[in-house]
Amino acid sequence: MKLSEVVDKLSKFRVEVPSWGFSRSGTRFHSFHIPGEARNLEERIEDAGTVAKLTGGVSSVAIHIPWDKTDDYIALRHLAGRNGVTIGAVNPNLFQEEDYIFGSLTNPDASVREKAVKHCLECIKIMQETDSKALSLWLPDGSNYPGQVNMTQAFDRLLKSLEIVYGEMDSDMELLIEYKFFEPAFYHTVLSDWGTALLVAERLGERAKILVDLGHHAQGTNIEYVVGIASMLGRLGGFHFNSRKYADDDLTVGSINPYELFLIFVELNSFFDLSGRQLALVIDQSHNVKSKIGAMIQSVVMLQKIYARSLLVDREALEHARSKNDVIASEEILLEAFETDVRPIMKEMRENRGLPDNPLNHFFSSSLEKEITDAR
Ligand code: PSV
Ligand code: MN
Repeated sequence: MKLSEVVDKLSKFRVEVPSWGFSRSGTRFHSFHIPGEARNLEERIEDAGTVAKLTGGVSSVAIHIPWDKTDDYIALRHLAGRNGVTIGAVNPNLFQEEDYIFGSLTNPDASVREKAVKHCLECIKIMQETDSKALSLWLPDGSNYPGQVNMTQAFDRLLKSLEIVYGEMDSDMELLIEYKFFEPAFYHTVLSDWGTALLVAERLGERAKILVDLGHHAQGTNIEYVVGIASMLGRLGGFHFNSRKYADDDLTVGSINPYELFLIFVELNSFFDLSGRQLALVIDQSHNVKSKIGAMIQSVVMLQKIYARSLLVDREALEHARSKNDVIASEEILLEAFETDVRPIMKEMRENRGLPDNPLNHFFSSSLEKEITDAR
């Protein structure tokens, strides 16, 4: 691809930031206060707007209900608009109610299942009011001890609950089904992997797709292969970008294994034009000990850089080398792109659009960070 095309695609590339990445958060041991963290919904949306303005790489902000509950979702939509973003995926929360101790959409108790379904329907209503097109579902349901639940019946109950939810969605809405192999359940998880998520998606219909959270796989899983197959089947709906060393660590995107992230983007480019917003590219991170806005800027910039590098892969040469079983040449073609210094490309993209040359430095060295921190 010509460099001017890479710059053009990079200029149009956008990701979604999570409202919950700007607020106080932590581990199950403690949540530390970070100076400048958002204290309410309005500040979370403002922070998303700040990251959008500085990086030029943010389209929208994902919300989590009830964390982002408000009386007036039309006003929320307008608030987002004033901050240069839209409301993206709406995430139901099925993990924080006492009633859900033994599951939500799969609970053996029909009244609890009904409550969970009702919450999802409430989220669909919020989507209509905020003009969101994605219901992003992560299900904590599972069991902690062998024998605790009939696992296959729990899966069946999930299908039945989700059939109701899916049936209520508008024809331009997608259901994104996220999977995770453990936590909070430690023996079995109903939606434990991309296979179970895909089975559910296929059962529900065309607008049900899987969502890949990079922190939700067993160590060593070849995520780029999962991404490739799901894309090929037309069932990849989106991502939760983050990074991990051990498990679901919620670390800054690309901080541990940027090459893996690059390989994922290489697969994606075979199926999608990511400059055309064909997927829900959402960051899902909660930063425990970092400036929230700073960490989000780092994440967006990392995604921009990795996307630019992935566009530099000489795909024709790669296919040719593959057809000859030239293993070394194939690998070298990928490395050539991965090792390219894309800073000049980033600089040009920013210059063309009047963006700060270095968004992170700009945030910390201008009065912006101090103003936000002082006000809060
Ligand atoms: C679960 O670990 C998860 O990845 C889901 O996406 C949740 O909605 C989110 O984290 C909550 O932080
Ligand atoms: Mn997630």
